[in-house]
Amino acid sequence: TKKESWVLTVMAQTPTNIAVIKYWGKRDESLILPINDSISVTLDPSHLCTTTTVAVSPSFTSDRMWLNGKEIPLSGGRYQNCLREIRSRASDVEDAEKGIKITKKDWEKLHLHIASYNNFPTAAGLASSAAGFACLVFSLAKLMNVKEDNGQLSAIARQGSGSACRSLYGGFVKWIMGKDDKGSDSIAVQLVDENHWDELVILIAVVSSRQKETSSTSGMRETVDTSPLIQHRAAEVVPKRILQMEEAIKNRDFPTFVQLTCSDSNQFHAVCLDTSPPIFYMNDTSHRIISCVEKWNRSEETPQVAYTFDAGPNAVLIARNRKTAALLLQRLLFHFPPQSDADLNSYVVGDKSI
Ligand code: 2P0
Repeated sequence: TKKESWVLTVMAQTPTNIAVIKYWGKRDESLILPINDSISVTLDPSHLCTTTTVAVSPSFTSDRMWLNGKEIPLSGGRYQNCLREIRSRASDVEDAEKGIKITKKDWEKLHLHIASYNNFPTAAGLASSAAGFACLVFSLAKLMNVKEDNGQLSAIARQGSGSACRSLYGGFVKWIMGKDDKGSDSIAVQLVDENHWDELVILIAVVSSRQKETSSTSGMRETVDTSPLIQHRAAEVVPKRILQMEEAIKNRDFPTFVQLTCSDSNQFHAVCLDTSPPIFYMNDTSHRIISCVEKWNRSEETPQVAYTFDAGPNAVLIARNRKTAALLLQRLLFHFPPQSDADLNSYVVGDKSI
């Protein structure tokens, strides 16, 4: 029938975020509640982002999702949790032009089609799940006229993937671990917006675009279960670093920012090594990039570049300004020529970092 032929769609784009104080370890696996606060920087939307289109139509017979053009099962608990939380908050939607009226009750029966694209390698430690779940929750919230603010949406995105909650905001973002058992206070807050420290330039050196061997989810579970160092990190080290990092960001204090960012990346990889059996995310090329940056920073009056590595070998390099970023790229191209047999194969430069 004519009434059943309509389709209503919403498209959204969400950048990924890179943690400068890392999230690693959960206290609740199903609600995704972390053992420490974390702080990240959200990239410019023109680089490393997810584009998601969500559609609803009475002609759809089940919820379905395609990732990079390939259908994926929505049976996983994380997708179901996000869909359930968003559906329960849906409001009436009216599109007079198309003659569509969807009531709160209709949303319980209507099915969704979701198409999502990443413009960067999935699961290569470039935080694809962060952008993906943030974009999914945000676009569904728009489609279903959900009235919640970004903080409340961040608590839903968190149930898809922990780091996703930080991609609901631009600029520098803090994920507050929260105290509540139900997770209502485990949300993201914006520390400063994307204009606050816009001299920074972020460059990502893709050391390998292969899928990582240990997923973050199982890696952090093994760390919490077996590493004697992780408790010290979560209870003693991170709380102090969070306060210092917030100050450094507020004051645009680059030397302190570099010191905290590099130390925290190194401690994250140290707890991975302290896991039994040990988890190796970085490779020789990653280690050579660290040495190269450390040497450069020490040869100058003040540090020029921060490095940070996530659950993979790719380097995220944060330069103090555009001039330094150009010098950094020059050094990288000299030491790691992409055509040589070194396994560093490309660079992604964030023009305006955040
Ligand atoms: C982070 N990472 O803070 C840390 C640093 C990787 C290293 O968040 O199980 O994909 O979905 O909550 O968010 C990667 O872990 O893990 C991550 P789940 P997630 O960005």
